[in-house]
Amino acid sequence: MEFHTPNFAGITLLPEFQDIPLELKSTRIYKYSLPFKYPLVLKHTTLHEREGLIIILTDLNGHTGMGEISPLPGFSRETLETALLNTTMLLDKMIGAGEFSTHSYTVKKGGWQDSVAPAVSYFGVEAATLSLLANAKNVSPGDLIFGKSTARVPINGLIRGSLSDWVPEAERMINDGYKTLKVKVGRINSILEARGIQDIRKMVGPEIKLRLDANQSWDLATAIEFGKAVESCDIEYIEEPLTEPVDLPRFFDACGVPFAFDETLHEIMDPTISFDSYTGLRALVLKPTLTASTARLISLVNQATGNGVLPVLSSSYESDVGLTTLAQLAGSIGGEDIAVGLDTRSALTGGTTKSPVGIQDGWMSTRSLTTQDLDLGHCELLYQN
Ligand code: OSB
Ligand code: MG
Repeated sequence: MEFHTPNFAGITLLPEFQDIPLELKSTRIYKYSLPFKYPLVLKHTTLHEREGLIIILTDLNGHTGMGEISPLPGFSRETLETALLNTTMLLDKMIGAGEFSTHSYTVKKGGWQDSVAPAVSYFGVEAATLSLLANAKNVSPGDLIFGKSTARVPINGLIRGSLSDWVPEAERMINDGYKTLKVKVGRINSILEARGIQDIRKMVGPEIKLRLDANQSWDLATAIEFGKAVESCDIEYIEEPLTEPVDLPRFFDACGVPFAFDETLHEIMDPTISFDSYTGLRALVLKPTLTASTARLISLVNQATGNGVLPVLSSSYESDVGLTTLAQLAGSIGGEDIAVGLDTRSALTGGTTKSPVGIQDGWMSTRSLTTQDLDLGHCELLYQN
């Protein structure tokens, strides 16, 4: 059968899951708009509210699956409008396809390779499909691909306030049980920021892991100056210190602080790219909801793991449905061993489930959602089939 979507090319589900028959009965798309507690200042824009789509699939046996599609302005190639259009086209095709087995879409052609900019829609539709299959088999979505998953994942506490709040925020997070913290730098004078990082290290002691994120703010000289100033702070890695990522190995040579790719990965569309020349590369920050396609996520994870680089899943201010998908995949990728960047829900004033996907003692649960958990009363139903 010729079946072009959803785009599972490159993903091989474990053999025992390859022949689950799937026939969709209905699909629905809701739109949510949730205000931020404080305006979210991003590099190219300031956001006051988060918007996104929630999709719900129901099959002939009554099993349901959920996914979220929330392009982030300034980071995603798609807008909400184009994402909606793509998604309705995907869902129409799925409904029209009749019965298909998971195997028929793991072997078909037409993967990320065919699209220069894989749509944010693919990931949401794939997540919903995986969630439906997982619910039908009573396993976690990550089990279908990786054959294992943990019940919880450790989270890096996100410190994004101004410099004077860093130490008190770090202290609160340590008291809350976080073992890894991530601090946003590159906003004001880098020497002052380096002192702030030294103060955080002094306060948290040697056991806590510290990650930094400069969002490509610095030229090489500024980054090296900063790196040398935090050399003794035992930084696990700094995300994207440089405006020009090609100079990253020179940054590492000069100051010995390991770095991670985030924005750079959004530019590289070929997941087979070699990272060999990037000495000092410690982690890939993976934002599947933005860079899209489960196949691409998996090949980047394999690529990272094969090279001793940490695959660190990260969120982009999605609502609870999207966060659940990310926590579940993280439970199958790094499990309890790799802290992931999912501390974004607290920036929103509300969510899409009755109780928020929370963080307890620095951990997030990977449990599945059912339609009973959803709270879409404030959402707009945009489409049903
Ligand atoms: O720069 O890492 C970023 C969220 C949206 C857009 C960009 C970024 C982020 C985060 C997510 O920082 C949280 C995290 O990675 O811990
Ligand atoms: Mg980053």
